[in-house]
Amino acid sequence: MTEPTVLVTSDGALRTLTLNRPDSLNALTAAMHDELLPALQAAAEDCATRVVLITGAGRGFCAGQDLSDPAMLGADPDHDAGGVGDFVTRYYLPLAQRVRTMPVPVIAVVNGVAAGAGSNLALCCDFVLAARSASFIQAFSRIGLVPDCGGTWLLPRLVGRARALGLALTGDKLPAEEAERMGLIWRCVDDAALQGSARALAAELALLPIRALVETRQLIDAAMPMDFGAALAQEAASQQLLGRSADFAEGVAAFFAKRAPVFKDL
Ligand code: T3D
Repeated sequence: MTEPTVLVTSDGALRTLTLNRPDSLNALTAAMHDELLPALQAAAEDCATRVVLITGAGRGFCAGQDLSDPAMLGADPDHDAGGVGDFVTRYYLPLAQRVRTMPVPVIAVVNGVAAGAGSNLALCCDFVLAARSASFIQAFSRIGLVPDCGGTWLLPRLVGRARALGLALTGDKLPAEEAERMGLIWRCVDDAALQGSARALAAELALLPIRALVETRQLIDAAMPMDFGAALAQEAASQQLLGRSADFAEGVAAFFAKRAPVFKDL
């Protein structure tokens, strides 16, 4: 029996997806995409899941597109993607969209090198927590491609145009510590502390009102190209909605009762 290329485990409200092709640093094949997107979809549809974590098996997080995958070259009869451009439309576009619009927070737990689309898959997540030994590489320019999986949108928003261009044009390796310093990722921790820190963050998020967290992500993303007035207006609209929610009532009640709130995403 062939091993799954994406391992899925659940622990209460936390669901972990582990990219599982360690021999190639979890480089993404068509077969792996065929497991990854449905795994994300299943997590999105599972009412018990309140936080999703994505990590890699072995010493890498994800080396991006598997450059030896026959499907990428349109030479795999099981996958009718017709070459590089089609592959992006067929796999990376829905993957990036799915991660960015998950109904729960998503944490990238970057255990090792994240290159090409692997780097941008991590950056699509709401939090990127990386091991100190991990690194981020916009490997595309080195093989004559442009950043995909959302890289051209994400990079300038995270670190500004100068650094976005520097990272994308050189394809240089960026150590996790420097990635944290420049605001590309949320936090870098010692290797031995990575999984524990990720679980602690996930457990903390799982206790919060998920609907409000997801609405916040959406507002921040939508506000980027807006003028100040438009951003104020969309905040008001969301607050009107959330202000009528049971979670808001619970949050206020718990505050005055000096107890921990219990949110139900209603
Ligand atoms: O339509 C489309 O599909 C286009 C989509 C493009 C999206 C992209 O992601 S393009 C960018 C693709 N990724 C890369 O170009 C990165 C290539 N890999 C590397 O540069 C290096 O492997 C790393 C810097 C990531 C890590 O270096 P290192 O020295 O730690 O490891 P290594 O020895 O290079 O790699 C270990 C093994 O993984 C090795 O196999 P081997 O020799 O032990 O049998 C290597 O070939 C394999 N591997 C690493 N990356 C890939 C890969 N195999 C296939 N595809 C890879 N991307």
